[in-house]
Amino acid sequence: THKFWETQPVGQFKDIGDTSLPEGPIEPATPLSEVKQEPYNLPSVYEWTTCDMASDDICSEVYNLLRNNYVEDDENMFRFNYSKEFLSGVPARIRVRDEVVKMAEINFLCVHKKLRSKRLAPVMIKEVTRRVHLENIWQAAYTAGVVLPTPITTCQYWHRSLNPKKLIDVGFSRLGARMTMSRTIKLYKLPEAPVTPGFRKMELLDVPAVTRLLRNYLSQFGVATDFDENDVEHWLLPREDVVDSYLVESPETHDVTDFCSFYTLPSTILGNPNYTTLKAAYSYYNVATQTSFLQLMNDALIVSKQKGFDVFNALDVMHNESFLKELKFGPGDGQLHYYLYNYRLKSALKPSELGLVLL
Ligand code: YNC
Ligand code: MG
Repeated sequence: THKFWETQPVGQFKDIGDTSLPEGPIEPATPLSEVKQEPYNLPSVYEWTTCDMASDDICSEVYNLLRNNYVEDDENMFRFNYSKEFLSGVPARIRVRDEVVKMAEINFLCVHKKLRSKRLAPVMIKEVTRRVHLENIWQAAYTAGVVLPTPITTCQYWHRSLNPKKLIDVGFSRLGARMTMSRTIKLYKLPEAPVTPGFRKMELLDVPAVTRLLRNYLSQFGVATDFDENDVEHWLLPREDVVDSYLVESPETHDVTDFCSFYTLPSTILGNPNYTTLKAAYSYYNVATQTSFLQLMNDALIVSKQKGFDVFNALDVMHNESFLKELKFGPGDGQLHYYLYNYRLKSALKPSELGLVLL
């Protein structure tokens, strides 16, 4: 049972399949004057502080908390090491069917390892909810590796080896049956440079064209990000060691016809004498209209290899399934569940009906 989550406005397990419940907000918005004005109580030795992420010292403290205590894999071999650039938040608009809803994207929930299982997380969640309400936002989107009431969809990560020897050395992957190291290296070898004519890095002047391409592509999914030009500039314009975006500009018409992107999320390798960091690229948003999706994503693999990534990860969201097997991605263990807070869907989605990637 979920003593906390059963009290929250989220789809409940007991209601799955009950088609009499309407799609949409579970609780209505209230006047801001009715939102609790004081923070929730914490156990006596603790106090709330609002982190000014523009301060280098505070940003470093948050960064170090996460570097030492954030998400690990099931076997505790790797821990996410998000860079400081990721540690700020902006409100998002997410479209559910035909409704565009202002939402908070909640990420980086983290309790220090020494303070686990003391029911601090529910207090933190209630407090962040209160603060989001004070911004007049009543819905949220979040992902987690754990099952909570109730996922709107459950996705799987797939991994494409770029540096198979290191991945095997650090225990991220294993040598396949009847495979040698040299055959494995050959299997994952990629061309030196992208092959699509007109494939280049996205620039500021491309924001309008990329926004059009993305909006058109994302309109087909049941739940998707609602990107405008400001969002595209914020989330997708290339930033060193944060996000990489490429597009295809037709050599004839100069139209932008295709787009691919990935973000940088290294993991600390725990307890390995030879390596400290796994360099991982994560597929973000990709749109192919003229280039084949396979060739576009193969070019994304080629540039990520050039940039020194060890592995390229992708979820089975949007149309990603159509390239995963062919481009030699292998399924990972562990699942990623997507959730909405205070918004009910009539029924869950397939991963391929989801047009949303959270960092
Ligand atoms: C989780 N990941 O089920 P019940 S993802 C949400 N997301 O409640 P305690 C979680 N809830 O089941 P601990 C959760 N993990 O009894 C656990 N819970 O109803 C629930 N890990 O609390 C759990 N980061 O304090 C249970 O557990 C209750 O000390 C138990 O703390 C949990 O960022 C955690 O994986 C995750 O740091 C903080 O384990 C801790 O274990 C930890 O006794 C490593 O809590 C790092 C990690 C989670 C990454 C993420 C998304 C979070 C979404 C939160 C919900 C947002 C919606 C609300 C905002 C709405 C705004 C509006 C409008
Ligand atoms: Mg706790």
